[in-house]
Amino acid sequence: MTTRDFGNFINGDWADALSGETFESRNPADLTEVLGTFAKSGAADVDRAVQAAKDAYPSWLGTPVPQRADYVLRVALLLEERKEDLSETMTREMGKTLKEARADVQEGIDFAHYMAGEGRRFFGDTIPAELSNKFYMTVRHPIGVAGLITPWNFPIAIPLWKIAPAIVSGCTSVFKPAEDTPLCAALLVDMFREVGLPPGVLNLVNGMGDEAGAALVDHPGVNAISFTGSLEVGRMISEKCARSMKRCSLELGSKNALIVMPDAQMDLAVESAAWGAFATSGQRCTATSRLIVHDRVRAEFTERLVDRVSGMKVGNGLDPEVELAPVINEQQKKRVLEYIGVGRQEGAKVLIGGEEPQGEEYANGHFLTPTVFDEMTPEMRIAREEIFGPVTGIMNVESVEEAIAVANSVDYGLSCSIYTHDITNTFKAVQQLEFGVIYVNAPTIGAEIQVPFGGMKNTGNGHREAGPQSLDEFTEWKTIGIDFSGKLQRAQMSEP
Ligand code: UN1
Repeated sequence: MTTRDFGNFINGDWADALSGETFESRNPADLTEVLGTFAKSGAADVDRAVQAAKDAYPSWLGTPVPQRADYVLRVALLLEERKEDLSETMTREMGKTLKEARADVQEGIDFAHYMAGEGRRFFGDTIPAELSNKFYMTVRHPIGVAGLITPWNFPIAIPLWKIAPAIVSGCTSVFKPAEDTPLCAALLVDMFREVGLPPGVLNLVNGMGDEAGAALVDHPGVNAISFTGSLEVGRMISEKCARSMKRCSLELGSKNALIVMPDAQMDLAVESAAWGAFATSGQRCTATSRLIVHDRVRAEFTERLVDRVSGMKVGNGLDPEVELAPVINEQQKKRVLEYIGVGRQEGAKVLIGGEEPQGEEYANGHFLTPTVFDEMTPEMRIAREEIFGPVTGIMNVESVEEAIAVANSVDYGLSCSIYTHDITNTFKAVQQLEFGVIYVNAPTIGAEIQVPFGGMKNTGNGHREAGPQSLDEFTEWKTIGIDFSGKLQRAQMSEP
């Protein structure tokens, strides 16, 4: 595979960082492979990109919505054509298995199609007035210049969750992708260039979070920030945005749970737990990091899960047999190993995994074995804090009420599953679980793009991505009242 070099994409052109500095992207399964070098941007580059976005805004605002959406449709079609190549690049750059990389690209394609359709709707309401000969309507108005900051775990899907609605809404944007996946980001942005998106509507600035990302959040010319990442960074962004009164939508961490009731279909529960905990090596904000299992089936569930996990092949995601691909980088690997140590100290028992795999084939990558803890209890740090790696833990409960209380006992609330066929328990859980996405007899991962996605508590700040709600991140509502009575009508005072 050839090494690619990309600068920033500003006002329709690729350009090096003003400092001339660069950084590399390497394959987490084989660190000797360099995928490319990328502009390491600072505040001056961000300033240029924001200026380009500001300059492009007035004419983009005046562009008909179906026309804006058409660029998104054309990128969807290009992505379909290039799906296989792009998926392979993603596996090399981010590590996830090729099957999962294809699904990531597919999620991007699906959402781009969905948003392209939204360009022919973009509905507002008409609302009756109290006064005679008066008419009300609401229209969406773009919020202006948006800063889009994305993580590395879904290098195509999550950027599109932000870029596509920003474009359709009439925002112009500056996109700062994660420093671990700059190649996927550059290839995606280049497709928007190829389909002729007007210069300045979408700008890309690569670089580190504390330089390029921070400069974007701080820039007075940016009206809204959409961020997906950790709680720690999200809190910082939220504080900064509060001071400058920027719109800020956050999609942060979680501590998702899968509840197994005694009447669960056991093979399904076991397979879903393994998939939810270890797909993408646990690096999804929807990953199943807690298994809340009813005492009556705990022994059976545990035995079957350990058996299933012990058969998982760890390795390079390009190998079709591999189920557990590497984690993203050295720092993340260390963090996961530290958490495993914390869990042991807290008294949880490692049933399987808990270490780095041994062998020549693992020497050049960030590999970990899949880890299952037993005897995890709600007050443990490993049961409360997001690990973002291939680690899950079993917790014992004796009733549906206790299961719901344990599930709700964390500060996060993105996704939660319950495995049961009991209608009463199902509805109790659906009513009482404090999670933004709830699944019954389906895993905690695998959101579909046409439904709103986001979480309660520290997972976010009330916004939702995907689904029709995704337009809310990038638009303001304008209420328009038209009085054609020809006289002054005083609201709440005029005679009917
Ligand atoms: C994320 O991990 O940040 O629900 C998003 C899922 C995905 C979305 C995850 N489609 O598994």
